[in-house]
Amino acid sequence: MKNTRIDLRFYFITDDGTSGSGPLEQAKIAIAAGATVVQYRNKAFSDPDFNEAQAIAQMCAIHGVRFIVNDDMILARALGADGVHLGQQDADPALARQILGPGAVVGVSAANLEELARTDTAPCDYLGTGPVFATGTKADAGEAIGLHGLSEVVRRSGLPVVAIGGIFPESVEACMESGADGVAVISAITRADDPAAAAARFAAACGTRPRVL
Ligand code: TZP
Ligand code: MG
Repeated sequence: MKNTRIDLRFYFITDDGTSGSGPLEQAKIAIAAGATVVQYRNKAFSDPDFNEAQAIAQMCAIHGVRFIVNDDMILARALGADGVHLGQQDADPALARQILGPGAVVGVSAANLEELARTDTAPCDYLGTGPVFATGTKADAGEAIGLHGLSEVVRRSGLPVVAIGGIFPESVEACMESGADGVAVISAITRADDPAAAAARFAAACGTRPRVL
């Protein structure tokens, strides 16, 4: 099975919570700052906003940013997304691979070593793990695994790993030193007083370059 290599360094995830701006505006800020991946995550509505997701998909395509849809491989396919990100309760990664094809990016979450042991990583291109640090963004995220937990998951997974949960620009270097290929971030950007400035700090820490939109 082919594993698609993608640049995971600065992986931005849209916030469906109560931050000031909506997913499209958030994605613009992240792309302009230098995000390498944008994940459309919208758990606030049972029926995700197709037009909003499509606008983000188009912006990503124009700027060479990978566009990933959370949970929903049918939406991913309908949008022509680069891929899908699946949690433990979502579809089987092998099914997503079958539906989306060999060139698609299939990502999976494993919060810790126990979940990793239960995960079929063979069809996947990368693994998201955490929360690495405490987070208020995902109520059922479970206990933080810390940098040691992150390095253990990296060692055992055999896949590129994205660290997630409570990550700020100041924690990027330690995550990378623990073996992560990138960091995934929501609230440190979307809930910042100045989201564009926060996104620029992430880009600097991740070593990515800003874009003109
Ligand atoms: N999965 C594990 S922690 C988390 C998800 C989706 C939330 C990450 O959000 P934040 O705001 O960057 O801590
Ligand atoms: Mg999910």
